[in-house]
Amino acid sequence: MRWDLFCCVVDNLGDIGVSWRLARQLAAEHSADVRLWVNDLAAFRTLAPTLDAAADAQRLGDIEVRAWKTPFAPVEPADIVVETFGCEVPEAYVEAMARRPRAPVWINLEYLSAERWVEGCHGLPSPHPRWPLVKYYFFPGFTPRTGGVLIEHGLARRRRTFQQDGTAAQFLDGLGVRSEAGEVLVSLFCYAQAPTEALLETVAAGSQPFRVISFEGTPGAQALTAFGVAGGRRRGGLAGTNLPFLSQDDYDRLLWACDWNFVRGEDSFVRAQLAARPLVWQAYPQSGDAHGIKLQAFLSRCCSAEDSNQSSLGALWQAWNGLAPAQGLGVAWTACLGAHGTLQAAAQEWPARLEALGGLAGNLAQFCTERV
Ligand code: TRH
Repeated sequence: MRWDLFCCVVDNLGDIGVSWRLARQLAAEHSADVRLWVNDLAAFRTLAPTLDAAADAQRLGDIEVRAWKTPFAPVEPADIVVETFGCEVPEAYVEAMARRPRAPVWINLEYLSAERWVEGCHGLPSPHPRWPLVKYYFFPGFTPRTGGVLIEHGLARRRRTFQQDGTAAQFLDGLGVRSEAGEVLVSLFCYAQAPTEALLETVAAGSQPFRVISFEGTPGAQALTAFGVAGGRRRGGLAGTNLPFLSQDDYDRLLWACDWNFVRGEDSFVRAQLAARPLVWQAYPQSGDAHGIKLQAFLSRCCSAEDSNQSSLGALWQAWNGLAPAQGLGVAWTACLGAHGTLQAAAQEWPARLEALGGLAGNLAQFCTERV
């Protein structure tokens, strides 16, 4: 089956991160012939360094990558058309879809949210006002009445092997992370609004040795530099390491290797869940504290109300997301460190709950092939 995936990079890397991951999974696991249209190949290059940002068309592994340009040159639409995150395929392409003897299956892949309303909207059709076309809304999510999240076949097995057989130490060594014995490893990927200084102050003041690892070009790396701990320098209990931005597969391995992962947005948030390690999520900041609603919705799905994990993690996540004063961050972090055992046990169980939903790529492929 031929698929056209459209990705418009608005800001950051979540749009292309999800689209690239989905494209690869559809091709590798569902025999899909995928053409990925991207408006910003320079941003895509951050995730795929071998990409030629100047080429209109190129192959990247199993995927045909096309520059999405305006005006849009005429092409024959695929059997299945996916626009990611409401990016709206070009009008000329919509007209070409309508001219096909059999209309393509047309999907809008939505943002991930644990909110209740998602179940009611997942899979809903929306007829086009002018053309005999129907667009379906496909929602990722955390319940069986949603599309689930992106999980590669065999991921849990690969992750468990990595975490159990000593590969993690070799991997870190290969990246140049010279970790000292007994250090607690923390990865840090965040937005500029995160109260990084409050976090680093608390970690540095603690008696336990920590190494915080961040990624060049991101606010976390800037925070480590500003705090004077980049390049392995130590301040109190804290040492820092700034790594180059990793490939998605190496980023996964780093999440698997760390004891705590600070993540953001959508894709890194899911990858940290699949790493089976305690995580701190910074939701994409939205006006009116809409991100606070998303954050609480997820906490309620992963921990029951009576669960002490919900209150300890909740306090930390609130402070990290600017929904509670940053002064409370130190106390909340220390409480979470004290609860590490129960948080780790819960994190260990969570990936199986996600797997039970079926992977998003498979759920989407099934939804589309039933309608093609
Ligand atoms: O970059 P983001 O902030 O993306 C955001 C969110 O998706 C948000 O919901 C959306 O509204 C906005 O984009 C437009 O965070 P996210 O989603 O985690 O995407 C980052 C990608 O970068 C993800 O695929 C993981 C990847 N990554 C690497 O491949 N290597 C790295 O070293 C790091 C740190 C990340």
